[in-house]
Amino acid sequence: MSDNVSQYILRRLLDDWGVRRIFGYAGDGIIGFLGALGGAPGVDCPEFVQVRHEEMAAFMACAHAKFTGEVGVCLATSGPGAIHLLNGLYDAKLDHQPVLAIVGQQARAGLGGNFQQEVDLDALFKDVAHEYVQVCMDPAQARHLVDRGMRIALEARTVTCLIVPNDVQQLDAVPEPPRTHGTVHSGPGYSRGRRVPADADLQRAAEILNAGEKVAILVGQGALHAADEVTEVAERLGAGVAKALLGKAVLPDDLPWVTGSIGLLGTKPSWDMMMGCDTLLMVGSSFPYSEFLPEEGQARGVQIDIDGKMIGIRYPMEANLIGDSADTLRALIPLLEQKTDRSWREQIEHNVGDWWNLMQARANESADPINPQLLFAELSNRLPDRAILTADSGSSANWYARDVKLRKGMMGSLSGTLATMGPGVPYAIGAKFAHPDRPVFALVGDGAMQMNGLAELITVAKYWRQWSNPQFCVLVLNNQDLNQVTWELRAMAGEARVPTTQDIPDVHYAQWAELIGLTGIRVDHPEQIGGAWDEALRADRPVLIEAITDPSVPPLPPHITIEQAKSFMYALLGGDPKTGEIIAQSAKQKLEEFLPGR
Ligand SMILES: Cc1ncc(C[n+]2csc(CCOP(=O)(O)OP(=O)(O)O)c2C)c(N)n1
Ligand SMILES: [Mg+2]
Repeated sequence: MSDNVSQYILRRLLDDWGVRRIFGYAGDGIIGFLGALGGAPGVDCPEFVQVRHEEMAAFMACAHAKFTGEVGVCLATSGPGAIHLLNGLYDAKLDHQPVLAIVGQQARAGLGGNFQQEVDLDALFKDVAHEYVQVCMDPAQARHLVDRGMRIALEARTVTCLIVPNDVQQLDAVPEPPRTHGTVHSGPGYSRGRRVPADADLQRAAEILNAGEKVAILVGQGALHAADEVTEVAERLGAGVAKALLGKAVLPDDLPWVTGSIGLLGTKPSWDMMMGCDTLLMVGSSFPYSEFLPEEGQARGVQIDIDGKMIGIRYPMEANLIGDSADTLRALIPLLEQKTDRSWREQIEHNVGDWWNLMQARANESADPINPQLLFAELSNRLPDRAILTADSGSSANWYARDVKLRKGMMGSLSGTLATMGPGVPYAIGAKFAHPDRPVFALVGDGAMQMNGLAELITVAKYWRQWSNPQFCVLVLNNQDLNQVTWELRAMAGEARVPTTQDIPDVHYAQWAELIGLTGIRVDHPEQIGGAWDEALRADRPVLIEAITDPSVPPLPPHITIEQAKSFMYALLGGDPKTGEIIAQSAKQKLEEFLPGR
């Protein structure tokens, strides 16, 4: 028996594009695909991972792309299912991840008839999947729609979307369109070629970098595959390297000249390096906050990016190199002179050493009851090789950025550009399906946990027995506060904390984990932290650690500007109910910087 259109699409994805897994949720708009996934005898198709909410399917597809470099694929029904996908798809689009969304639609005959669940999906996806959104109106289209949807997602590193009306899904497939005028005959396959800039551009860049005496390098996710090349360039130029958040895994944090993260979630050595440099080399990053980069005119700039549209938009660069970061750096290295004066580099290394001592001291400060930094520092000390970490938008992103030392071979990610709440747990699930043998950690706030993490743990409970290594751990920061925004209210708007908008209910996260068959551990005393991580690492099943953390510990930016300090004081004087605790905590955290020996 020949394939129908849905069977054909799934088979082409699996056999010709290597798609092993699809994340999704059922509905009658994709009835043909559900039948096909049920597996007619002899029909192979990708594994289907059933999530709790379509947004999570899109987050998992994004995580799959981030942690494998392959296209992540998600599947949702027409109308409501398709709409649910959107936030996760925007997360992928903004972080430049290749994701293909397949969505159902009402039958062709009813379209335009104000039919139930009929939504103008073409228009709905036109922004998020603007590079390629197509409706399969004829079975003969299916082949090239799959081929182009996959190839464009990879080439443009973006989201593409195929809309398949439910009656088309069940029509006989047309694997080979008739050879007539107007038909399309596509083939599968994609390989990203070697991409290097023109020789003259490389030469110009090398002149600028050779002339500099204080070179700062900033790397982002575009350099994730270029660790060796970045290292070699930094050695030659006597430079330090700061990392944008999505590029945290580019270089290990135990290298003495890696200054760590940058920005509001960044480190002091990154700040000092950017403020003091005379030359900036930016590789594979679109880090947006200009106040953390050198002042215009202070430094000469060189940027490398694979995407010509992303170049020259953060700092006025003298040399803009369009190319793959590893290929381009490799071509640049022979043109770079070894700098003999190492004083700039030594200063950076000195600052980095001080910074890690300060981080340890800040983590050890007492709090009521738990200082969140200690949870991250203790995890950092215990991270198994090849661990994969995810963080959520919230205060956890600060501590992930600053307190966790990633080592060689580890991976980590979060929603870098959309900065949406909610991806922590679904990203971790996507990571675990992609790498079932690796330990995975999700670092998540209680708000994000309530938003979707609690429900998505049910997906963990459903599937964890399939994973060859059960090490999967969710850390929940139970501070009963939307803490990151509470601090933004204080520091940016000069407003006191607003309990009506910021308080969130106390939920028994650890008990919930136990209820659904996972291990739950609750810690409310700093001395329990180390033991809790040890237990989580030894456990025979996924673990949730619920930590009762102090919302008064400030996620201090590496420097506080005068305006921020003013609005902060204004908020406190304006009667923030937590004034006493905050002053005590901020003072303790800040004072650590000035103690003798630091
Ligand atoms: C979908 C979404 N809604 C709202 C926000 C704004 N926001 C950013 S962080 C945050 C607070 C997160 O609270 P929680 O998860 O409890 O983490 P905490 O900061 O308390 O550790 C909010 C509301 C967002 N980024 N995304
Ligand atoms: Mg919270």
